[in-house]
Amino acid sequence: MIQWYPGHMAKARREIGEKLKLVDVVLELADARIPSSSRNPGIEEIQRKPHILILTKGDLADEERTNLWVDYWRKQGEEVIVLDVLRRRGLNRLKDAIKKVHDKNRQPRVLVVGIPNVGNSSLINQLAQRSSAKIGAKPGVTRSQQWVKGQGFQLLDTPGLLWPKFDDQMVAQKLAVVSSIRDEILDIVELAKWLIDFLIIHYPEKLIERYKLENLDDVLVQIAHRRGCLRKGGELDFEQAAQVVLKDFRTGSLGRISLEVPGEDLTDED
Ligand SMILES: Nc1nc2c(ncn2[C@@H]2O[C@H](COP(=O)(O)OP(=O)(O)OP(=O)(O)O)[C@@H](O)[C@H]2O)c(=O)[nH]1
Ligand SMILES: [Mg+2]
Repeated sequence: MIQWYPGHMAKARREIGEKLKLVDVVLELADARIPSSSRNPGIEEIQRKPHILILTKGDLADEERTNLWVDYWRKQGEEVIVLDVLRRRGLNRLKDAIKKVHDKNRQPRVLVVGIPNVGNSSLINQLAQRSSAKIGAKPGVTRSQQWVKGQGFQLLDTPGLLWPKFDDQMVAQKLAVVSSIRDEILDIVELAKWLIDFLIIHYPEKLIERYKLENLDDVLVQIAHRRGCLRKGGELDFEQAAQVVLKDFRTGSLGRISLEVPGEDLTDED
């Protein structure tokens, strides 16, 4: 069972509640590869403020599926923007959207919330055009909240937030795959096998191409062989092979992949 709710998240959740009244606009960040599972339940109070939903890592997600999500939420009246934070794609549209919901004289105070590793701090740095917030390719980098000023905005960075209990372990699994849960508390081999099973059904050609697979049997074994993942005695090192697959997925080396489509459970087919 996957569970991760360290103390700094509980504290951050309380503090967000306290800061909300100071804030003009809330940017809620979700991961474009798992748009539904990465939206944080339990912070519904943020919906009461002018609110923009942002799908980050659009560059890593399946574009067709991302468009379905955007349509789906726009039909429900949500303001949605897709970003590639690293390449600054979508940023000007976001700036305009913030200015539109906030037309007063002073600088808008913008609260940024989202799951760990979704790009909260990266987006803050891009909006402020300076590297004030610490970023890193693992969850739990930001530990406490911090105001960042710059370029016409006052931005509140907050620690990536999860919730006290994953009722649906499939949600936890997806959060783990996109690296929003610490790898150290996970069974990496199990996780990689789960991802491979998903890819076999939904993106077999990407899997075959990346690892030059002969067939779709014992994929992790084939990857271990191909990549020379061996222990000292010469036996296959599945841990190492699992790291290869997860890294390739997370960095986009496996191609653009999305694990969710609106109104359909893609992980329920096998
Ligand atoms: N490919 C891609 N990577 C991104 C994007 N946005 C952020 N990243 C990367 O995602 C990683 C996490 O970014 P952070 O900004 O530290 O994430 P965070 O949400 O602040 O995470 P915590 O502080 O740990 O909760 C970094 O390696 C970023 O470079 C994006 O749009 N596309
Ligand atoms: Mg951060």
